Amino acid sequence: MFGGRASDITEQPWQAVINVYQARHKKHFHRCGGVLIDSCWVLHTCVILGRTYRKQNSSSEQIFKVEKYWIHEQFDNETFDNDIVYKYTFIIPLSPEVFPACLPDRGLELPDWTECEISGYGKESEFSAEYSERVKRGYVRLWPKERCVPSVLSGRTVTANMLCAGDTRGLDDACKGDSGGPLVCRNNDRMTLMGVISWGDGCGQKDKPGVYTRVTHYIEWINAKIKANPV
Ligand code: 4AZ
Repeated sequence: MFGGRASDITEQPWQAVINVYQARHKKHFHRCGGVLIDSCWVLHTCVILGRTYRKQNSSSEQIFKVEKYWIHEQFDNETFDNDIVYKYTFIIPLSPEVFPACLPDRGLELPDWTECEISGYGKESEFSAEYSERVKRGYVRLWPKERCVPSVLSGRTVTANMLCAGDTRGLDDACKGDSGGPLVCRNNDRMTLMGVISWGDGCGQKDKPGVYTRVTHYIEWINAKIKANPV
């Protein structure tokens, strides 16, 4: 994450770390973030739960091997439209370090410039070599739809399934390795998953928002996956 502050996993207990094992190197590599949305489901691209430090074991952590996953049927690899992946894991015991974020109602629209939280173990700047060792948290605001257009993102396609959010002070932003992680906003006193970190034009550039998957557009898709795959 560009900007933001070191945080503790109890502050965003829905944050997951997704590693991939490369047999050639006999090692796990950081791939991206993820979000716990129910006691048995992890959302997105690319599972360790309950870890404050990315590479350090913790007594609160839970490690799962992903059993099954579904990439959205209409995922577009060029534009990142429908950038959402559903992963089925096991029943996950909840704790102060491991706790799901709420899914929004399908029609929920929060006011423009609502302040929301992002988190992750991603890079501190676009060209840094390393991911962040400790989970970080930052604050971004929801941009009006009219401003979430290609001209503010170097001409890249923006679809209705995406939302833009950024820090008007130009401080906090998601960066490489944060994708898959949460954008949660307070709604009726619940931390509600409005976005999944997806892409952007660099990190923390002035007046350039980060782009997130618009979770309200996928509630039926998510519910259908849950229903079709009971634990
Ligand atoms: C990435 O590559 C990425 N500044 C995610 C978010 C942003 C940039 C890059 C937004 O995972």
